[in-house]
Amino acid sequence: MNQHDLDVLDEIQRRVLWLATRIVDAANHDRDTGDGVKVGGHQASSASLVTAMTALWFHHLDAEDRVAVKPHASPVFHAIQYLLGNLDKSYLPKLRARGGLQSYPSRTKDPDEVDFSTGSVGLGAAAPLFAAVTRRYVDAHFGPRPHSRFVAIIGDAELDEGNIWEAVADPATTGLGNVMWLVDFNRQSLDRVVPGIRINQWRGQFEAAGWHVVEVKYGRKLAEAYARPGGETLRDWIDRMPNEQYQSLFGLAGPALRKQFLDGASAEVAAFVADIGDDELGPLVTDLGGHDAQAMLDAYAQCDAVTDRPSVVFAYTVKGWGLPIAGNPRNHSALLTTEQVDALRAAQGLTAETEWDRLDPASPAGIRAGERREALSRPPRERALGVTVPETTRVRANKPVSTQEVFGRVLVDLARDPQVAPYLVTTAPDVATSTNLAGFINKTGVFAPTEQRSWTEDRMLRWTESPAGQHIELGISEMNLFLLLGQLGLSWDLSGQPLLPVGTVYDPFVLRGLDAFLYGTYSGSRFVVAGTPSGITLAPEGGAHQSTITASVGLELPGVTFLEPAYAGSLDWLLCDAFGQIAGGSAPAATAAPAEDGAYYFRLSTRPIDQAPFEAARARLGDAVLRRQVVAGAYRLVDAHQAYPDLADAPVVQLAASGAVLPEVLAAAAELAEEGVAAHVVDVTSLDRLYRAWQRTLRQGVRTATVPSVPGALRSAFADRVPVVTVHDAASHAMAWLGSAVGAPAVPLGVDEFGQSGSVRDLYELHDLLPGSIVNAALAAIALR
Ligand SMILES: Cc1ncc(C[n+]2csc(CCOP(=O)(O)OP(=O)(O)O)c2C)c(N)n1
Ligand SMILES: [Mg+2]
Repeated sequence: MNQHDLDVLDEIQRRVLWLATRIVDAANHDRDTGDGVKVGGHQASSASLVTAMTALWFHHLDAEDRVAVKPHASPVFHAIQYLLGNLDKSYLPKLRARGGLQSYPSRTKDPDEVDFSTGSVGLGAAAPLFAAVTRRYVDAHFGPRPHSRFVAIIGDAELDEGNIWEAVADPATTGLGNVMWLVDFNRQSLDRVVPGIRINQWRGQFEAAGWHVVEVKYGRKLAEAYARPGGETLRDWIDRMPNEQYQSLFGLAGPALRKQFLDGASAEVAAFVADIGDDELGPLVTDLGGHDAQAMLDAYAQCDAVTDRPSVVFAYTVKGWGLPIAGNPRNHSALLTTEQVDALRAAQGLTAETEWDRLDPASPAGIRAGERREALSRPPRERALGVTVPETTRVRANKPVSTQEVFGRVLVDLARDPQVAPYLVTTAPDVATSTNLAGFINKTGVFAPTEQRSWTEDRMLRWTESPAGQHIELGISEMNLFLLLGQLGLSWDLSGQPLLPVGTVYDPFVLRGLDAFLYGTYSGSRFVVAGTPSGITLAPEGGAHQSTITASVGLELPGVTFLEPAYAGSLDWLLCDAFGQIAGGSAPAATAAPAEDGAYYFRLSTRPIDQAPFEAARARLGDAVLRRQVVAGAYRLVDAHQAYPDLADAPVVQLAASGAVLPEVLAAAAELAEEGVAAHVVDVTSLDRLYRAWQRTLRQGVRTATVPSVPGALRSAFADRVPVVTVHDAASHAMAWLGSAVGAPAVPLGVDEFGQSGSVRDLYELHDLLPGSIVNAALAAIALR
């Protein structure tokens, strides 16, 4: 790049630094929230990325590239979008305000176009890597898209997060030449100056995983000094200097800086710098490559040149670069004072009237911004797949069958549907076979970027790996599972191709990937995940494998619909409906639930269950009505009035349950009938949809100060004000609200302690889930009335 262009970039970066700093300043000093809660923001963390990000957006990036921005550098991102003309001026004083700029980049909430949400450190690094995995899959199946580079801009302390190394190590992420991580190597974290310099360890870890590593350590001033005779002693001293000592230089000037710099140095170093003036020494020895635009652009070009593996750039930067808080160990949340901001504004040649202005469109910098805006503009992407997903695969079982088994069968069946099949893609963290994906994999194969020779012939599992495969196998990392699912579910946006992603995981280990699960759904991703097997029903496996709190997790996670069907027919309908909703707009009209956004979490079991009761309900209600109720969240599996006409005047109770425990509940209803109690049995297929329907009517009542109505889904499955017993192979709390919803006393049964090994009977006995306990609970509920 010629000097003129570098000067233009420099002018732009100085404006970016100003705006990013002032955006945080305005959030803290121009607004009075009146609540005493600090607003916050990160001027120092933003400043260290100003050069690298200016170089990216104002020179390096193309429209098709996708970038994750370090959470606390969001002000830099928004400043850049503003200068490009992609963000209205009115947002600049609205960082961290309602309806304004989010504290950390958000795909779903920010007004400008954010490619990847970030915030929970580490996840923003991995997301573009999995987006590139997704792109490789999309290109192989649907033809090459326009080339994209997937960039993650991350803080150096993010490399402490384990999920980063799980992502880097997984074979599924190898060989991706279109990935670049840019590490803001400011050698400071939140609390401290990071002791020692861990670059050699990290370099080794990246290289061992097959990555290309670039270090941008020194700026041009230092490089020139090193090239002078004796310069190598200076270099050697700066390379060896403890990080804490180096960082302390930023707070010093003049003779004090020289003294600190030379503390521990050899006489040769002192001699070398002896004829460098006090005013020049500081800027020289702190001249790091991450603030040299040309050095950064060269590094980006080096990464482009390596096309067979991902790249990582360690850009040596200064936390707080260009600000009075530069390099200060306590600068993470430090804010400039009003006087310091005034001085910065004046140094920019700006006034209170012009401080929020864009670059003068007639100036070289303004012209550059205009050109870059054009170069980076993208056509809109289509979210809907536009195929019709069938309402049912007509899966039938005339012997007892588990939901996990049916899940596998439904997928195999959908893999035969010419409309739906091409878009299905499954993934699992080394549990594909034990979660019944084998049938699907046998039909579709395992994905590999290139054709792989198969060395064994296993008739049970044809694990042929090829670019046509539709299962992406991961190592045992639930974080990677949810990160990949999250990106597969955003493929319509980030790779121009909607998909129908499905993941499986042992239900207890949903918790292991929970932050990545949240990350995906917060980003607006849509996918199906099956947690299977679940609960104490996987009895002999014992407490370490028995999930109890996952139902609550599924129920409470925003952007996730939690489903726990018990029978083949209901699971079939719910899965087809979920795919229909993800495909977008093609959900059959009979669907009772309103159009839903987000992911679908099915909690499944390996317990084979007699299907006759469901078929009886089907005969009683008819397919259309039953399906509508199943999809809405609950239906009456046994209607006591019809099943026990003799008990017309008997006390009535309703037993509500989800999933694997239904056989015990049905047995309890039969026992209750013998004792003269009429028990309805309600199969709750989606606790989440019921709860949401209930909440909707309650909130409506609260907001309009009117009496809430009872939602349709509750009304058709439950009888008003009749005592309730809830039965769940999960924490009893998850269903306990149902009593309130129907306006009657409730006794919730569930698993509130860690499990242990045993038979299903043993464990149901331990946790009061056997019919006898359910009967007693029903009598208690009636007595509480
Ligand atoms: C998972 C998670 N844990 C903790 C935090 C709180 N936190 C925010 S930034 C930060 C330090 C980051 O240091 P670094 O990545 O080096 O960024 P820098 O500000 O130095 O650029 C921490 C601990 C977080 N955002 N996410
Ligand atoms: Mg840092």
